[in-house]
Amino acid sequence: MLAVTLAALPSLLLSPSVPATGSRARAAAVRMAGDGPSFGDLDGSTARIGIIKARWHPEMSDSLIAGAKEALAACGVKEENIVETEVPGSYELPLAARYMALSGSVDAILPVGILIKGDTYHFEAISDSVSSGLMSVGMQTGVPILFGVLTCMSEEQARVRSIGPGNHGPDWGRAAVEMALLRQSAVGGPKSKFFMGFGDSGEDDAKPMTRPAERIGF
Ligand code: RBF
Repeated sequence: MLAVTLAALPSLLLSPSVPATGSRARAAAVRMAGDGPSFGDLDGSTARIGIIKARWHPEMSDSLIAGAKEALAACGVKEENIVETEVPGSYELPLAARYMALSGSVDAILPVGILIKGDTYHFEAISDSVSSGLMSVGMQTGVPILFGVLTCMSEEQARVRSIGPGNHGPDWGRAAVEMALLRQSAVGGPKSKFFMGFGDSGEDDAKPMTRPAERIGF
């Protein structure tokens, strides 16, 4: 079984470099969406979700966000528990996500952006820094940050992943609810914050990240 999987790897890894166009690209995109994760019953009634939109390619980002919000509603997320803001482009998403995470107002954040490859190295530079920036915000703040950024080789690739049946927004919305609930279970409730140990937490229910006896090294 493993041998078969490994044998298939080279062609899987190589396939993105063969440009898929027209109906072949569309079929591939729809298949990719169909292969996404399954989500169990998600009770999002206490979840607070932030959405940050990058304003480039607005038709597509609006469609992704509409798809995500439909999924949030289907999970029972209350409209008043959805916080929305926007930034000029995807490059600005990580810092905005950090501000939102530090505000303590949300349990998970969905940054949404679309990066389309042009003629220069710009796309690679931005894609890498946005992706590692978002991961770093999640790791540093403890607030789950989803990866709602399409990094596409062409506008057509972006369209099939954002508009119509290949829209990734609904899966991102469900993933945001699941991660919000995971965070709540980790920190002990919808509005709990980790207290990192500097100064005053300002909240009666803030929990220390570690009890003194669990601290390592000092
Ligand atoms: N932002 C996006 O969200 N998607 C893009 O496809 C995109 N393409 C860009 C191409 C060029 C040549 C430049 C200069 C910027 C682009 N941006 C794009 C904007 C970028 O994320 C950022 O907002 C600006 O560079 C300002 O910091």
